[in-house]
Amino acid sequence: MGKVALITGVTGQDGAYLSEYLIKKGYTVHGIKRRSSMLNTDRIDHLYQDPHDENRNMILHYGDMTDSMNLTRIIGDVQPDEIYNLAAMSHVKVSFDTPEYTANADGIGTLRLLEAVRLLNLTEKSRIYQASTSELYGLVQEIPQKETTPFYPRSPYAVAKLYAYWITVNYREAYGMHASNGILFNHESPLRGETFVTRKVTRAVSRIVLGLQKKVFMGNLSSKRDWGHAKDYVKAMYLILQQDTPDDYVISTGVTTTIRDFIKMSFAEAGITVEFKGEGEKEEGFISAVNEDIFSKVVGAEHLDIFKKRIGESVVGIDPAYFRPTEVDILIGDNTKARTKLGWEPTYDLKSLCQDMMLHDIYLMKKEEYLKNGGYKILNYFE
Ligand code: NAP
Ligand code: F7E
Repeated sequence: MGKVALITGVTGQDGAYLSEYLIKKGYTVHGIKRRSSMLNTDRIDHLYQDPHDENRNMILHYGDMTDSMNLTRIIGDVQPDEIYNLAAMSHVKVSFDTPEYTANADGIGTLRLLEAVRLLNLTEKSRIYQASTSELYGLVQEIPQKETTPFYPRSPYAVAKLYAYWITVNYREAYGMHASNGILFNHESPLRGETFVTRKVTRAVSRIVLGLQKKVFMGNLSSKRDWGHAKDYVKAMYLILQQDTPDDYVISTGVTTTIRDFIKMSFAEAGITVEFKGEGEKEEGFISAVNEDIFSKVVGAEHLDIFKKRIGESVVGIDPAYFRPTEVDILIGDNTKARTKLGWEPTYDLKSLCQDMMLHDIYLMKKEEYLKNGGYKILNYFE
């Protein structure tokens, strides 16, 4: 019999990659999804099995991190060997607009899960992974950040996740639970939510090169992030729960890059050079050159002549609405502990991550081709 995993946040970026990864390892995966007025299972549709199928290895349950009784019932029914708590209101900027809800779902939600495991007498059986975050370091006290670096959260999201981090540690120490925190630095992919900065950029660049959009408006271009690929990071989650003893681990690449450079890199994937001029709210990105070979190969020769007429145009502007009341200026993680204890290391660098996202989004935005092919479908993320 394979192991049974329960994943909260199964419909999100990480939930989708982790589900496929665990199913390929022979697990039966139970996922908790929220009820929504439209189907929200796009990312896991390729794994979904009809309730009438025999021997299902992917089973979905309706639930919510704000509903203790529902979580307790599901955990009691499923009796999981491993619980991956990935559910969260995960957008830092939005957490300033919905601070109370964020505290409830991201902070108290984690307590509800831990307490359900304890009350159901599953502390020996169920191992727990808590999706902690580099946002805990906020106003960083040390560069690079490691497991011992003091936290200084800078948003309602990060403060809620600080509670979740410590309540996980507390249940481990108080009740001997196998409960661990993965302190994951930013990780991205073609499945990344459309309003996080990398995906916003790769989608906008894809639309700009195809002539579907003139310009993209951004917030703070100078902040720096340590970006990895979500495919690599879900493997670290799995490894953390396979250890004999529970512990907390930084998962990162150890390389940091500005938003400005990520934008340049994304245009460069399509053969376009963008130069930035001006400062603060007046800063703009202009097209300065096009590499015809790369553009023709990646975007399509049929779009080249129209695009060349745009050399000199501004394609990136600033909208202060995207600035945050308190910003996290720089994140860069020291992943030594994960490398030495878990044997984990990232396989994607930022260039290969950016290429994966750009190729996906250019494909997605090519509407005619998109419709002709009946929509973009990923069959297997790990192949
Ligand atoms: P994501 O794409 O935003 O997915 C979040 C998931 O949580 C979605 O399935 C969402 O459901 C679900 N959810 C939100 N509120 C919920 C609630 N009240 N009850 C039940 N489910 C709820 O996030 P992600 O990028 O996969 O990240 C996974 C986890 O890692 C999150 O906890 C995030 O905070 C944390 N994290 C992410 C990163 C990163 O860079 N990606 C780094 C460190 C930590 P819907 O689909 O219905 O919205
Ligand atoms: O912003 C700047 C913004 O929203 C990154 C979540 O997964 O990772 C994520 O949080 C940076 C910030 O991610 C825009 O000000 C500029 O400095 O992609 P983001 P995040 O806030 O780092 C951590 C690890 C998590 O745990 C979170 O769940 O980019 N930025 N201009 C912008 N950001 C956005 N979203 N949109 C802009 O237009």
